[in-house]
Amino acid sequence: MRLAETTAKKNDGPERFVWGAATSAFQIEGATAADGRGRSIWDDFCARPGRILDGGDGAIACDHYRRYRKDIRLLKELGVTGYRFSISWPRIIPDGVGNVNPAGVDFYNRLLDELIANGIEPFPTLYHWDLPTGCRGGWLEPVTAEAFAAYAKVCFDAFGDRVKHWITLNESWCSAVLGYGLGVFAPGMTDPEMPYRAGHHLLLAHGLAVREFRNGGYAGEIGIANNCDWREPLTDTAADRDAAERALQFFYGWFTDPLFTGEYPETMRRRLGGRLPEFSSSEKVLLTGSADFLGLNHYTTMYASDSPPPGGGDTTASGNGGMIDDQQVWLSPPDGCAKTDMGWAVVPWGLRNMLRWIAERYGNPPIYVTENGCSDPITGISDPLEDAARSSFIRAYTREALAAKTDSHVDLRGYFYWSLLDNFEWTSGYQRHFGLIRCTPDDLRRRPKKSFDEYRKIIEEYRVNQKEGKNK
Ligand code: PNW
Repeated sequence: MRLAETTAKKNDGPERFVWGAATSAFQIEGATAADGRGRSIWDDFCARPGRILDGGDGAIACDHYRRYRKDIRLLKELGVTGYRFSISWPRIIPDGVGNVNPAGVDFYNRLLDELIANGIEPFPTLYHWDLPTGCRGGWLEPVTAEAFAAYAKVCFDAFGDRVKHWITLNESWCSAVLGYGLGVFAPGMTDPEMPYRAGHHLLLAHGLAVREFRNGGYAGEIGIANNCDWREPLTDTAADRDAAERALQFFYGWFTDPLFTGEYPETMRRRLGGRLPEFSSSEKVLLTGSADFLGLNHYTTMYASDSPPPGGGDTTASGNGGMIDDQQVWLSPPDGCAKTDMGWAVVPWGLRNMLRWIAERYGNPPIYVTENGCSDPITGISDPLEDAARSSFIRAYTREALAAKTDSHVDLRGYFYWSLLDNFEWTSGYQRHFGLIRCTPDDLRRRPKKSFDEYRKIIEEYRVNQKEGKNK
């Protein structure tokens, strides 16, 4: 079903495809107690015994807060033209609401200046999960949405002269489902109703921030980074095709449909009834048309079925967030493909299908792949710098992304590899490595891996083809 006609201007004029890399504040900055930063729910979560695989936390991470110049030199060497990072709300407003911390603002001023001096366009995300502890009740409370909009305005005022692409929220699905449903992410709640309530306030937070942005007359565009894995029907039956579609609506549609129509996907409303909050008529107006572009964070693909496959299927976080009762979709991993140590199957064609689904459903809006990447293979590697599997992953996934653009006319504007550096991988601590560059809290040296070179080559080849008119 098509929900919207094209709303945005086409990417006419000389083509600019953004090649980038992505990170987030809590995962790389460290310096959690420096210069007046407040506490976040992830500082609290890490302090709870048994929550993080290796007992790690964000205290040192990659020490990017002090080494950001070096990291920008590496971005430059990589040849990217865009860098997606996140701004730490507790650095800017330590208590979540109220006083602004000038030292926090200064850090991002220095970061932005350095990026721009190196010809790299900043793509800041305003919220990548590090909610200030001071926002009591977290995303269960509507006031948190208002606090977010006030924080967003501080950022627009401080950085809007240099930022032309803003991203409001990162992966609200993860915040809602993993944070409030499964409890594996901060704030660690486990409740079948809470994800929908938290998700509702996250959407309102997005809407209120976008209203601040548009009313403030700042230049540039604003969008959101929603995550979704592809769901392929297990068989060609109508029931399995419906199941796959339903799963996509519960995943990407949950946080994207409201930005186009002011409503949740119809299948969610039908299945959840009163458990899914309603938007008031003014909230519908607030949300409708509130994304200038869509971000997609994409990692893997699973088969979807209307009935349990032999063996039971997957109901875990990497699947449908354990919300099997709500969706009645059973997931199973594709056979015979490589898997990473996150347990995620490597299925490059899933990215192309995913992009086509988004383009079709939302009327071909501008899309950025705001995250795509892999941790090391499940079989392990002997030398952390010899990451051949990551090189093939990037080759294959970028090929599919570009095919979606050239063959299927998806309005794809850019691709950001996750992640620039090995970093604090949330519940997995420092035990999962997505980086193009090796870095650990014990050895803060930056050591580019083989995949760093491979990605550099991919970008360079694209540029050469572009000059020769070979990219369609
Ligand atoms: C994303 N899942 O997280 C985040 O945006 C990054 O901060 C993170 O490092 C990266 O992907 C790799 O994990 C996810 O369980 C975490 O489905 C969990 C899931 C998906 C994305």
